[in-house]
Amino acid sequence: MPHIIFVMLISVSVALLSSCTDTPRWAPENRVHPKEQEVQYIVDTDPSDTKDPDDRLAAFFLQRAGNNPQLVSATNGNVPLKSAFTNARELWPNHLVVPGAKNCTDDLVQRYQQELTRQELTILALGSMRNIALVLACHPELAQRIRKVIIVAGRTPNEEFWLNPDQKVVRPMQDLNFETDRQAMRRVLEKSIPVTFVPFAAGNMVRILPLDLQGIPAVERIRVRDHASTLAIVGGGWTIPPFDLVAAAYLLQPASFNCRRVQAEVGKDLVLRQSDKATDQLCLPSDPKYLQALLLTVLNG
Ligand SMILES: [Ca+2]
Repeated sequence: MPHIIFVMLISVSVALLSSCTDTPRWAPENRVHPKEQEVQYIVDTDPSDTKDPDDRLAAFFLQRAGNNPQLVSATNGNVPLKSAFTNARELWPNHLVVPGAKNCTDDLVQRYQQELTRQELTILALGSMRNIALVLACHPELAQRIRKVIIVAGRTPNEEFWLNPDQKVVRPMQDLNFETDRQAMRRVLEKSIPVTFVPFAAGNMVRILPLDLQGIPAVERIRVRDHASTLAIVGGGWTIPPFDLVAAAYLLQPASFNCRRVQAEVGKDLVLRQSDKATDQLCLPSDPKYLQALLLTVLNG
């Protein structure tokens, strides 16, 4: 225990020092030209106003990229359903936002049915699988109308989630979207819907320095900075791993990712094993520096 406290003290000192001396790494000449493709999709999200800001950044990114969803739904994970809905409505002011559901008669289930009957859609799942599992339980026929579900969860065998694998301070991070509702994940994966996992490792490869987010509202920059300060002590290096933001980038620009086929196993952990016969895939940024530039180009306008 004294060792951990010592490492934490050192980390805090380094973080505080770097917070004083860090300068933005982003400059307008770093801009890249996005090659996004137009996608029809629903986003299911659990935005917090006090913890992880990555759902929030994903909302800014998608709206600024000009590829808007057919529907936004709020789910649990980072925060309870009620808070997620309040936050989602603020983040998506010009969109239809529906609250998380518990029953087949709830508005969310009807809206999903309406939209998926009208057209085939991709689902960008940024929180737990609770809503999507419910929709599929109420209307199993809708599975064939879902082109793909993009899920921010999963790990390769024996992979642990460390922000800094060399430091390994305190304990590994959780696979929160999976652990919030394992049963819902199992129910979604049992359906024959193509799934793409954009997991912890993908977000951790593309770290964002709060100072580089020059184009988002000041209140959002402060949220990101505050969250980065909580991660600095566990190896975050005064940056955030923008998990949901990277998944949103995959939605618009899948060619910027390397993907391999995996078979998902739902147990205590969600384990993704390589299998050439599988239809699901695990995707990681092929060039993390380019992806970081893409994210900042869009977010900074
Ligand atoms: Ca999320």
